[in-house]
Amino acid sequence: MVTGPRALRPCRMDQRDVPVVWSPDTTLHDPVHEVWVGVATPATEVAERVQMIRGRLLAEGHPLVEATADPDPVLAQVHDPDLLEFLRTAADRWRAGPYDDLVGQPLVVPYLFPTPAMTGSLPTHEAVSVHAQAGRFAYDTMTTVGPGTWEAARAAAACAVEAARSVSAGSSRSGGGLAYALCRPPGHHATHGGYGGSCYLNNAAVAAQALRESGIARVAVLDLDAHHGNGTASIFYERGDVLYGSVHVDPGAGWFPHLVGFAEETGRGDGHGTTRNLPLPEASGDEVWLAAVEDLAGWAVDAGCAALVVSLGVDAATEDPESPLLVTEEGFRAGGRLLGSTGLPAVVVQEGGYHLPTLGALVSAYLTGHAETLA
Ligand code: SP5
Ligand code: ZN
Repeated sequence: MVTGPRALRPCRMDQRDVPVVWSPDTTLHDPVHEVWVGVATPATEVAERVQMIRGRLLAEGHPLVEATADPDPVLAQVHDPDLLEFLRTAADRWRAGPYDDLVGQPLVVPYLFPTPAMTGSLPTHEAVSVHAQAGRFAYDTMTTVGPGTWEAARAAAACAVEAARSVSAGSSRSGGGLAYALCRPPGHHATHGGYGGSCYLNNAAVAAQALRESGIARVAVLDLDAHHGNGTASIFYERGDVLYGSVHVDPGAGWFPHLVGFAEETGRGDGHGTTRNLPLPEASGDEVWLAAVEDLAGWAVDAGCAALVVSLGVDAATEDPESPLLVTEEGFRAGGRLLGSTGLPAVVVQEGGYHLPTLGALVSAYLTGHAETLA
């Protein structure tokens, strides 16, 4: 409720009003390697990302809130129960199997992929061994499941739920309209029934679903990560109540997720017109990227959305090893201003961003910009 003294002040948030929802359990997943083009390369999505972001935001005066929400009911709305059961049990089943003798490492890596390339049109059975089962749920070899992966992914989803509840409960008081969820591992590549792209559970979809269940009629997920969020996009492709808009490096130029993320994908059925993809060429830089962010902001407002989920990957940054978009720290601050100026309550969910020395500054720049303009 707007009280007398507040009404006399200009409505301008400070970044120190933006809660950072986090959980120590998100660091329990810490793969050393990811299998890429058949070889073990150093992992990019590492637990240290949490320390880099948390340290910076703490130093800048953000209040830290430890997530205590139970994410399971919302996870059951977003994901296939078989995927949840696989992720919950796979690392233990792998450890109990004969694989230590064979490969001597604790990370579940798929061994075969049960697509029609293997089975044609034959009727198929469910695989019984975990190494044969993994390929039903994993769609790449980079995204390994080890001890702690389930606990960390579930904790990240809890951060998303907690941040969504704080935004929907408090959007009429100072700081209530914006919360940041330090989700890790990230989520936007996780689909209803599968995991990949360093993602296991879709934190942004969980936040959007939680906002919907709090009574907000229409929500937009705006995805600023350098990669198209194929998971979030596919979860909401046929829904009219959650929009998905994304700016990302053009998959048609050879970038992950390769097969989807093209401008022609605009939604289907009830979701007709509720998906918007803005693929950008390599080396786009601030001006082109910000024009796309502004487009997405206007699109969400025009569609009558009453809240935003921002999938904040900062891997579009110049220094990032995983994308060629060349967005600067000032670009992220300006991107935050554009989404803040929608005036909509927003849950900002962490996605990618892999250059450890600049990660904290990039996230901070975005949040500062967003808080500045949020009326
Ligand atoms: C959440 C997110 O940003 N996921 C990124 C998924 C895209 N990863 C593609 C990886 C391509 C090759 N990376 C080489 C890493 C060498 N360790
Ligand atoms: Zn990314």
